Amino acid sequence: MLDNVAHTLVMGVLNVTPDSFSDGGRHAEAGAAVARGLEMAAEGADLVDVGGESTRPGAAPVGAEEELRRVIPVVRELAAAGVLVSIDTRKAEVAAAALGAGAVAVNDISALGDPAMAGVVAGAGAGLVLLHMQGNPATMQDDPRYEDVVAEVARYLADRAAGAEDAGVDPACLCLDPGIGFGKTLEHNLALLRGIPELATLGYPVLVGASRKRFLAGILGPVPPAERDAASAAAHVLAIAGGAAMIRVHSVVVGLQTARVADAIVRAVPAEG
Ligand code: PMM
Repeated sequence: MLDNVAHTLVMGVLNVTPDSFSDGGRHAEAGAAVARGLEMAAEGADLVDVGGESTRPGAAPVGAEEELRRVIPVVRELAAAGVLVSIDTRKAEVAAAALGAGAVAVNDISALGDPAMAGVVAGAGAGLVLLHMQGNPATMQDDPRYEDVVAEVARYLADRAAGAEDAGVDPACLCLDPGIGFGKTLEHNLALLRGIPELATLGYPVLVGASRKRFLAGILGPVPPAERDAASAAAHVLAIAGGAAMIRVHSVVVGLQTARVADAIVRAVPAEG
């Protein structure tokens, strides 16, 4: 999925949900979601990540029918406009429909929790993001525990990547995500951000999504989500310095500046102007 890419990729978050924590249902209506997706592409997003099920801590699951109703029209319109779309879903059924509607990748926060997922992705030759989560969104923040969070997350992701490859997914299509905020305390999140170099040694591109997450308020105090973009950028710069290949952001403008400046320093990517 990320072969031969010299710069850090920027994935824009497009939550088509009435209850997402950071953009509060602003794109619940398909037309507004498509407009925001097109705007993110115009701002320079490499991928637009369309999700129809909120995975914020404590969120209730959504049925496949409702998820499909939310995301498919949006995926279809964005793909038709030439936008590269990933579908953020745990359901193989939704992934298959989204890939059929033109999505190029699946962002699976359950890392193949649905046994049919790997086959769907392999059959479509699509990209696949595998994310580490302890537990499930409804309860994951209740009492997360690890002996060695970086080693455990690395082992889990390596295992899931092997499972995906066994099911026929092209290794070049895989991307791993430590799952910032998915069953982790503040200390776990910080250890994982520090541990990106270890995750990068697994040999797959690493995606980091720190954007506007609650752990930032754990450091800074009660800063509302929409005012956490500078904090998100700080986390993402260090993730890129540690070897992350892609960041997942709500503000593409900020994400792009973050990635370009970090790339110029870390990867010596020539500046544009
Ligand atoms: N975070 C959220 C949802 N999906 N997918 C990936 N790959 N990585 C993440 O960190 C991630 C994700 C939750 O945040 P949101 O509600 O703002 O999308």
